[in-house]
Amino acid sequence: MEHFLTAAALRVIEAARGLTDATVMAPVTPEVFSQHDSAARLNSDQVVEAAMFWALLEEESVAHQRLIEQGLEIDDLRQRMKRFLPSLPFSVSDETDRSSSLSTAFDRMIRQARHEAHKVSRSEVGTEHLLRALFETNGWLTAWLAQERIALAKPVEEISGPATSASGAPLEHEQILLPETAPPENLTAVYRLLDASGNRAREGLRVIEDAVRMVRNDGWFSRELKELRHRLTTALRMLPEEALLASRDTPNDVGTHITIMSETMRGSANDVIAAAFKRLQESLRSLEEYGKIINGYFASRIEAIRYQSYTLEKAVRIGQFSQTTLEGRVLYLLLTEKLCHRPVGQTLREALRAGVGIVQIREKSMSDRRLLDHTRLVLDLAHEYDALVIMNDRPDLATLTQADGIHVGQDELTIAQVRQIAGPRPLVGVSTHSLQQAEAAVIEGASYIGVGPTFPTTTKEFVEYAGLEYVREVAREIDLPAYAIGGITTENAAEVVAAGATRLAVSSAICSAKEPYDAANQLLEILNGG
Ligand code: TZP
Repeated sequence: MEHFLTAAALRVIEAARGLTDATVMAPVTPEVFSQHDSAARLNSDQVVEAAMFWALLEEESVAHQRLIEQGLEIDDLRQRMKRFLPSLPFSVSDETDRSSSLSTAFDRMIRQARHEAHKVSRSEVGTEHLLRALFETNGWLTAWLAQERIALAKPVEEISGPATSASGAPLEHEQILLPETAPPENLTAVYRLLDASGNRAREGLRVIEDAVRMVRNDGWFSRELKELRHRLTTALRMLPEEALLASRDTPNDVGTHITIMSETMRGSANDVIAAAFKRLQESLRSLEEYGKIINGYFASRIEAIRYQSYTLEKAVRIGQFSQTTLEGRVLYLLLTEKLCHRPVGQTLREALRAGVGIVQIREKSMSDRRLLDHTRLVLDLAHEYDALVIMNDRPDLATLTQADGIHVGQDELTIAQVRQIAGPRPLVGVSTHSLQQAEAAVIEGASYIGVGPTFPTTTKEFVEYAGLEYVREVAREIDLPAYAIGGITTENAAEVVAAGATRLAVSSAICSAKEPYDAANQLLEILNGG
């Protein structure tokens, strides 16, 4: 019997896959395992069962009716699952290839649901069959219900029984979707196209990954890209490999001889990355559109990968632009009038003369009118020395004065909000205090990050210090321009550089110095290995 999926069942499967995709992404460290000790013992099948049960609770469907007929309360189950779910992303114990073991577990689960539908002579797989399958597979649901002391009111077989409500009235069936299997027409051309697009997408990703890893030395980004490649490979496994290979006909591909001039030359590794992203997205689009002929679910997974590729492209390319804009601007001054030993204008000129490449205007107590005038003066002077000017936390004033950028902290406006006010032109820098915050800033499109506080400082209040270890982590993992900040002086700067910092941001070390020129000069010498 040919089986179809109902729309509700498909939504449940997709939501459950979404949850386990997050599972695949979550790093599994020994600490995480010990924090989630009991959950850590789940295998992939059980993780899929838990994800599927959660998704069934979220979807208004026949499965809900069946749970209610069993004397269970949906809201109560949801509350209990909410308590359980946070540990799920860390649960998969099959560490070697989590995404493929989860994918296999999903296949097994859907096969079981199909079997449950078949047993009650139904040609469509509905949510009730998914629910019934949960009681047949590895037993996670049975164990969880027992642990929660929840008992079923009726025999479990009734879950997938005929669709009538408790009152005996027929229940509405879930809307049935098109067959999930391919129609029996000749699909050679489609498979040929999917095979080529799949290869192109994988190759494109590999090109980007290589450049990010070996040219930019960005450990974290390389892992993100690898993860994306993994997701792509897992999705491509949904296509029948034999059919793909049988349809391949490279010698007769008319396209292999067509090359346009721009494809034969690239100016730099950055151009290669840019072109590879475009090729990746085009291939993903082809996979998605032609994949719809074969399997709608495959197409939706490819669509999700395509969207993720846009986010990564944005972050990788912003990183490239920032590297260019901020090249050589390794010393960053946070200028605060009150901290200045000498008049603020003189302090600034000295610092610029020594080679400060970026100036942040950080004035917490100036009136807006004064701040506006002050900013214009700083801009004029800084631009004379080809330095950039960043406004602390004020996209409105940065827009009014056409400053070069805006800097925000973790509790201030987000990058997206700053962009809504200030548009795409200015740089946007973000203060970060942990690797997680740094990664989030990169993905959100930061132009650079502040990394600190490195040492105790009186310039700003902090409860905790990220310290030199955080500087080391960023040097290892992040390629976006990163400025170590917080309590850095001419005395301790060498330690920060030794920890891997290639850029420094200081306030009092220059502002409060008797000789701002000398202080800036010494810091630059330390940065340049002197
Ligand atoms: N953000 C992190 S540390 C810091 C800010 C604004 C203060 C930097 O000032 P100083 O005087 O260089 O420690």
